[in-house]
Amino acid sequence: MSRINSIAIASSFTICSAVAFAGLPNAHTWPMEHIMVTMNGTAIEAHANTSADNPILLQRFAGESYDGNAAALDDMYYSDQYGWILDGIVDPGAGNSIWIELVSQTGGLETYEGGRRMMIADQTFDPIFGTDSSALDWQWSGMMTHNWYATADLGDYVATYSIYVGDSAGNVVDGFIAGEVTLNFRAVPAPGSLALLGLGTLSATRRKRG
Ligand SMILES: [Cu+2]
Repeated sequence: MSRINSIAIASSFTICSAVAFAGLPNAHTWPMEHIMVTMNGTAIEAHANTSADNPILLQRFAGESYDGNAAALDDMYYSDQYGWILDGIVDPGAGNSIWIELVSQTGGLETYEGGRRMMIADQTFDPIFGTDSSALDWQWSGMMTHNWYATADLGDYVATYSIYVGDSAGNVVDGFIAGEVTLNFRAVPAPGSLALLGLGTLSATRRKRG
């Protein structure tokens, strides 16, 4: 095999793997931000370490397009940084599960079902929490789940959820107290423009030093 041929094969391998990954949205934003759900006696409590001043950033990755249901994220500002996670022993009772219901949110915010960040290919990307007329309540498996949040427009977004014990159909089970949590988002300009901003800061610093 000539040297040129082996180079050609090597580069087509590179192209193939790039194409395979291009079909799925990436967990572009780090670190994971976990929404901790606990049960204190019969009361569900939920907590996120974010606020209106410290929101999760939704970013747009221009030129990327995604396969199947994930195409809903094409040209959108998005993130799967938030993840629902159980903290401690949470026992909803046999046959019951934890349900999460959208109470209110800023117009234009959309949500698609995710999962574990390392297993994006297995996620459904089904619209949830009222997106595309889906149900407002969502049955949580109790496993770490990073849903995808998306919007078409820059700006600040807020979503508030009730976390409750429900039966397999989502009917509230008596004897438990529901918890509530508010999530905060900010759709910001593309990372490219942030990088340029960073370079500007860097050269300004250099200039000062010089
Ligand atoms: Cu996580």
